[in-house]
Amino acid sequence: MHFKPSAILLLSTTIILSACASKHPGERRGAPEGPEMDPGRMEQMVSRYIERWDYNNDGAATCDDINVSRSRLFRLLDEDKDGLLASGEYRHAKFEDKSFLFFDFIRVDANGDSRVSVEELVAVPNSQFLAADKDHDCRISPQEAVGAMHDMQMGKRPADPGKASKRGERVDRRPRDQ
Ligand SMILES: [Ca+2]
Ligand SMILES: [Ca+2]
Ligand SMILES: [Ca+2]
Repeated sequence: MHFKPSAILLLSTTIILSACASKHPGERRGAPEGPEMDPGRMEQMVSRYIERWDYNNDGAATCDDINVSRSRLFRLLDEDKDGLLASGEYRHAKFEDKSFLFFDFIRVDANGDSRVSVEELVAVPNSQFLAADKDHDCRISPQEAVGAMHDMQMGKRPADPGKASKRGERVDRRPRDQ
C-alpha cells in the first residue's frame, strides 16, 4: 500500500469527523436566512444541490463523493488505460473540474515519478466542496447547502485562479489558440 501523507491525513480526518458527525446529522435546523422564501421550495433546492454532489447515491454530500468522482475522472483521463496519468493526460483535468486549475502536474505528482496515480489525483482537494463545507466536517449539511447557493447567487468564487501558481512552478503553457 502506497498512500501519500495527504491522503492518509484526509482519510483519518474523514474517519474522526464522521464519527463525531454521526450523532444527529442534519437534525439541527437553524432559521433559514431568507424568510420570504417558501420553505418547501427551499428544501427542494437544497436536496437538488446535495444531489449534484452525491456520486455514491447515499443521500448525502460527503468527502466520499469527492473520492468517487475523482476516481471516475481518473478513468476518464487515462486514455491509454495504463493506470497512470502522464502529463498529457492530466492536462485535461482542469476542463472537467476547476479545482485542478490550482494544481499543475508537478504539484499533484507527489512522489515525483512523472506520473499521477489515482491516489495522487484523489488527494487534490475539491475547491467548490471545501468552500461549501464551512465547518470542514466532510459533509455538506442543508444549512451549508443554503449558504453555498447564496454564495453562488452573489457570484462569489471559491478562489481566484489567476493567483494559483506563484511559486515558480512549471506551468503547462498551452499553444496560443487563434
Ligand atoms: Ca495513462
Ligand atoms: Ca506520481
Ligand atoms: Ca459541513
